[in-house]
Amino acid sequence: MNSIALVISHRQSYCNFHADASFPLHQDLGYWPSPEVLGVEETSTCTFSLAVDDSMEENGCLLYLPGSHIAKRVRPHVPLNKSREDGHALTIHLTDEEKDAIRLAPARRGSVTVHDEFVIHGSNGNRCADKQRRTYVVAFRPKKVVDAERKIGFTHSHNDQVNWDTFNDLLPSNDNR
Ligand SMILES: O=C(O)CCC(=O)C(=O)O
Repeated sequence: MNSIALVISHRQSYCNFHADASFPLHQDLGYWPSPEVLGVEETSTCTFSLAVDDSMEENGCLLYLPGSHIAKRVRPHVPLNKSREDGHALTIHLTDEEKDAIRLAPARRGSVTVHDEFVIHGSNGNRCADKQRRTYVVAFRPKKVVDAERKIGFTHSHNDQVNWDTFNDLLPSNDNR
């Protein structure tokens, strides 16, 4: 049997409370160095989102585009604001047909949703004055992928000194490293 060592790549938690704190639709790989940059065949991320509170449409549950993982292709991501200096968030262009196909992924408190790194997903803001939405997110990746990221100084922290638009400054062939 083939097996790979999966390790936790990073964790995040979100607390969305009656705020227009939407997370624009994206693929996780749009935010991270590509397999080419890392020198690996694929990155194979599996992300678990644990609903700490009931996560429903009204308090901004996850949204996703069914089937968007199948092509295993990262779409072009563009800054939501004028530039990434103005805000870190990225988003992608969807056709009208794709917009119509977006589905909700409500999750009761204690439930987990799982997505891979190609799934187009995001969340809307929380419309409720009395229902916060807390989520605990853990991403698992093969150990060799995490090792390759750490080797080039990428730790999934906003404090990483990388060119977030291309990650090209991390390539061994780049003299600016
Ligand atoms: O849970 C959310 O609001 C969105 C989180 C998300 O899209 C992510 O962590 O990649």
